[in-house]
Amino acid sequence: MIKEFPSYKNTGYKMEETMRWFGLNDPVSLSDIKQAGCTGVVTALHHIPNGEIWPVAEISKRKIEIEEIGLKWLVVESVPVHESIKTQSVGFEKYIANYQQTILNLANCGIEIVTYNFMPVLDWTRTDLSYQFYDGSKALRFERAAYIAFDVFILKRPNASLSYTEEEKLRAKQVLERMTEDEKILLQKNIIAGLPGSEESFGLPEFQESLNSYRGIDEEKLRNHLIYFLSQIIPVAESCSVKMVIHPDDPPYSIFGLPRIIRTADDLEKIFTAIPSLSNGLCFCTGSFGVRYDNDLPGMVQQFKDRINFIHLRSTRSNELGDFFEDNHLEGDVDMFAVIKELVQVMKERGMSIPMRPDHGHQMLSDLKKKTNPGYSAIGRLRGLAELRGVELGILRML
Ligand code: DNO
Repeated sequence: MIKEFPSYKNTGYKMEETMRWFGLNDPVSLSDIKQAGCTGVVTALHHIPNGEIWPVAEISKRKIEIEEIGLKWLVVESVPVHESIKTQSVGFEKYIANYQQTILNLANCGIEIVTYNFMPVLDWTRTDLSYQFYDGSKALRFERAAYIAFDVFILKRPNASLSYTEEEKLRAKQVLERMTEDEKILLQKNIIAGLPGSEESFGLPEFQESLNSYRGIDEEKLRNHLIYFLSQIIPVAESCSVKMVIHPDDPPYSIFGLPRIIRTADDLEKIFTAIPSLSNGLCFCTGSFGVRYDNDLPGMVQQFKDRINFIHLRSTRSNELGDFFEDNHLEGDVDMFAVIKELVQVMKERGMSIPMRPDHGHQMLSDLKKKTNPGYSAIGRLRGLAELRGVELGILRML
């Protein structure tokens, strides 16, 4: 049931508000999420190892926990794609069969939107998890020089230096020289020890080993592997009315010499042309796509209007060096008003609500004193959600 406020009743469809929840160990409880005004939850069975089938019993158990408090499990984020599927190495057919079964099991339990990504080795990547924001809150940041310092001087990836300009390497060296040993360790941890929701975590040697497994896999090859994967799972998803939604690469360009293939509208067009079924959908993440100035976000909403079945709203601010930090939801480089206006129009045309979550948020107020999941503290997301809700309501009233 969509919550109805008298102020926009009959004016149109409103995004269904959700928050990501990491399960019973999440410092943000289901009750907190409900008090933030959400009707739904986005979660995953994080305890199940990558590649294994999610059993119906486990899915139902999680669903009941959520429903008992009066919320709905609207979206899975994510069913991780096993690395063997991305590299098409030993056992990948079995992992695809497992994935198909997981989709069927989720559908059996009434869960119809499944998020995944196809980023090699690492999921989302940041160098700094407590970037001091001017107002006293803390934000997540990607500093290109720090990332290069890690790649070239700490990891010492073979040939890494070929990936960067002399100027970039010099800046990276300067950044490294200013760092204490503890700061170097922290940088490494931030980049490869696994951010919330990334199901992989590495030490240096394992990380290099995983990078090695992509030798010989360029963008085209990785795209072919994705299209093969989709050719196997989309018919299954379609048969049980599940929408698969791919999450863009974050950041939306190659890192560590790895191919990345979900960065732009052109990238999306390629996979939707290859597998046209509408079960082959998109998680529209403004924070990821918004890092590239060449992505026209409202235009992309219009272009992929039939495929957007889950929305992440967040804004970043980038500079000419390629650094970016996560800004307040209505500030930064994303024209959030224009994006939401377009989304409202799409929901009206499709005659349905689309689930949305305020993506990330600053660590702020009393959350600064708590142990929180980077990006996923309660108050920063609550602030983001409240602001986004206000924009949407304003737009709906003007229809
Ligand atoms: C980060 C998230 C990602 C996302 C996955 C989807 O905050 O947006 O970890 O969940 O890439 O598979």
